Amino acid sequence: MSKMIIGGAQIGGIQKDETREEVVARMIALMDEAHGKGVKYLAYPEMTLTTFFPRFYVEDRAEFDHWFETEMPNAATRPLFDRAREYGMGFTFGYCELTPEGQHFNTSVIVSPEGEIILKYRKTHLPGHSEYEPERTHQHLEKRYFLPGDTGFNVVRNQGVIMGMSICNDRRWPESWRVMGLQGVELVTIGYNTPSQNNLSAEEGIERRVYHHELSVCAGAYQNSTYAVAVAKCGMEDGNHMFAGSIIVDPDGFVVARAEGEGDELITHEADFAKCAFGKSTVFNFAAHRRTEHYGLICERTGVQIDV
Ligand code: ING
Repeated sequence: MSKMIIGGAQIGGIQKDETREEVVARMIALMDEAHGKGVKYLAYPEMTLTTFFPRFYVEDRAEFDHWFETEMPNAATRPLFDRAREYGMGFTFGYCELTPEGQHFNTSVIVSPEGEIILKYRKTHLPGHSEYEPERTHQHLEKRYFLPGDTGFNVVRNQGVIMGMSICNDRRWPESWRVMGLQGVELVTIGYNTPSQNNLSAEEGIERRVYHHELSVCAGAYQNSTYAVAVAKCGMEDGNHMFAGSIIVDPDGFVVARAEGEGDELITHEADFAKCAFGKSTVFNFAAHRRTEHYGLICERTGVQIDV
């Protein structure tokens, strides 16, 4: 299939007292709207089911296990899976995963139109810190509550399209995009929860952060000739603001749809995945142009080493 209407379901703030059932009802309302507009694949944000709890510090991490899902689908999310299957709609969403082995991940899944989870991704790049840092205006404790993902960046062919996932901070790292680009990805979805303020730099305003968000997504899409849907959980969560800026980007790196507000909002676009082919066969024909013999440091070296 070459053409398909894709959607981004931006979710406004989820307060810490909001139940999974209340959130799923909001997600289904957006899915109903998407169905009405002919959407066949719908992307929800990172940690769609809960508030962004890594802003809170707790000494005993087990106290936060209630933010995690131990199975998927489960009683709270089954209605979402059922509605999507009724519509013949594929979708992707993020949630916090607690494995039977007791591991905690920031996870997202791709669900086929038949309601099956066909790909799972666990967030690779965890920003922030693991201990309480009083000098910060707010905490960002993803390294405290999650393990770095162990899946890597894989792709799956779903509804005739090669699809992959990143989560939030991953979009800032070109490696995330290129690993999927090397697998022929045609649609990358990225859910995100991004605080509007830098907790170490008061002068870094929301405009600069939104610019860096768009820059990362547009560059990633263009440099790998893929569509991208970047969709926010945003607005106010218990007094903490996260920016919106949900966008759909085409394989030439142009924004083709953009959310206007910072609440629950659907954005859509009729993607023509045949458009991915031109970039992949010309300027980003990796086989013809890449020179991997010069890229060794990218994998051999983690941090900067200055020898001059
Ligand atoms: N949030 C932010 C993100 O990468 C961040 C953290 C913001 C890092 C701005 C660097 C600069 O969008 C999450 N959840 O990763």
